[in-house]
Amino acid sequence: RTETITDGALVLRGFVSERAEELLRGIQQVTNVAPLRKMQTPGGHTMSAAMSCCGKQGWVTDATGYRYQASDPLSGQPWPAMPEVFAQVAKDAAEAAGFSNFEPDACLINQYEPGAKMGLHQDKDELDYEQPIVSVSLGLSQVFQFGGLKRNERPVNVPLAHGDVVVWGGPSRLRYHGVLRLKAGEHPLTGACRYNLTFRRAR
Ligand code: MD5
Ligand code: FE
Repeated sequence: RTETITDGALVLRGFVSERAEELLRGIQQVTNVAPLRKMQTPGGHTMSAAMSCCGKQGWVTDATGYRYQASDPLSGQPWPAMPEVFAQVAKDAAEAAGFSNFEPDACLINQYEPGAKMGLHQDKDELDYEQPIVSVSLGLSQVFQFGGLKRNERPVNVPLAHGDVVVWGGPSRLRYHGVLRLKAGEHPLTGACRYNLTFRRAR
């Protein structure tokens, strides 16, 4: 089932339900090498979501700013390669939303535990805003907030459940967005957390 949130933002409900366990094994493989960690914002706060990356480029934040880089700051080593199933799911979802040949070079893994959230922000660290973003939700449901092109526009709340995929492109690419605090719960495949995979073309 496909739901349109607004122009350029499509929710593909349950798009990866069948591949969820394979995706979760991929997360385990990546985070064994590049562990989940809570990063520092340039403003001196600690993010409440734990993050890791795979692919050629990884998104990082520290006291000096937000950026993409090819190596994991914890190890100095290149980020782990994207598992095959990650790249395939990103391409398939983009295709289903009308973006052909999406080849992400960055996958950010966000892990939310109860109480973790992400405040309203824009994704602006990428070079080409014509490229879509694909976001995959696994585990506990979390309320996604979808705002406008200005921070002061009132966001629409969209609950995202296990297996849902969202594709953002065109006029939605630079919208403000975030997620509300994760409520406590248990999911049979992830336990007390939600994972989000965010696929982007950084360079
Ligand atoms: C999440 N992550 O649920 C979200 C999913 C992030 C982030 O926001 O930056 O790690 S990605 C949602 C997204 C990406 C790009 C554009 C828009 C939403 N949008 O226009 O709403 O962990
Ligand atoms: Fe974002």
